[in-house]
Amino acid sequence: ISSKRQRTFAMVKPDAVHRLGEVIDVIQSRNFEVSQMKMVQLTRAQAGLFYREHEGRPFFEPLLDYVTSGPVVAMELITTNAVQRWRETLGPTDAELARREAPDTIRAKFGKDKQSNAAHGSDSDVAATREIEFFFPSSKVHDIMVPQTTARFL
Ligand code: DGI
Repeated sequence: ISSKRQRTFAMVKPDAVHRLGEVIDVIQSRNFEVSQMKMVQLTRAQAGLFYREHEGRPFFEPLLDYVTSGPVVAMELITTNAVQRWRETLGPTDAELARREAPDTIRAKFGKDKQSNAAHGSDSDVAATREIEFFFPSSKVHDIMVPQTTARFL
């Protein structure tokens, strides 16, 4: 069992952005550190790329409609076992089920149904890395690669 600090990716979806303050209250009360955050309007192409594992599923196109219906707020969260703890804080995918079985969760409190479920959380460490890089691409590698002699003139 690892108790290492870990990163995860969280996204407040369009239907819950109007309650962003309350969502952040939950995040902070559960001792997650918000290490990066931004509000963005996703294009359909970006949404399709983000959810590409669901391509072909019956809910895929409606999911893209929904997640592009307004801005989303993307966050990198850090705490011990962040991936698992954020999934627990979110509750089940279906917000109606969450209200019955896990009323003290983000989806129970701020979601509507199976699709409009208020927020996203990475389902693994690999997914977290991919999703954080998707929204917060690091330019650090490039910066390091610039030779000192050139860097002086930038
Ligand atoms: O990781 P989750 O967000 O809990 O769930 P997921 O990765 O299986 O699915 C991604 C999103 O797709 C989910 O947040 C809402 C939507 N979705 C998943 N399963 C269904 C669904 N939407 C509808 N309408 N019906 C589904 O069965």
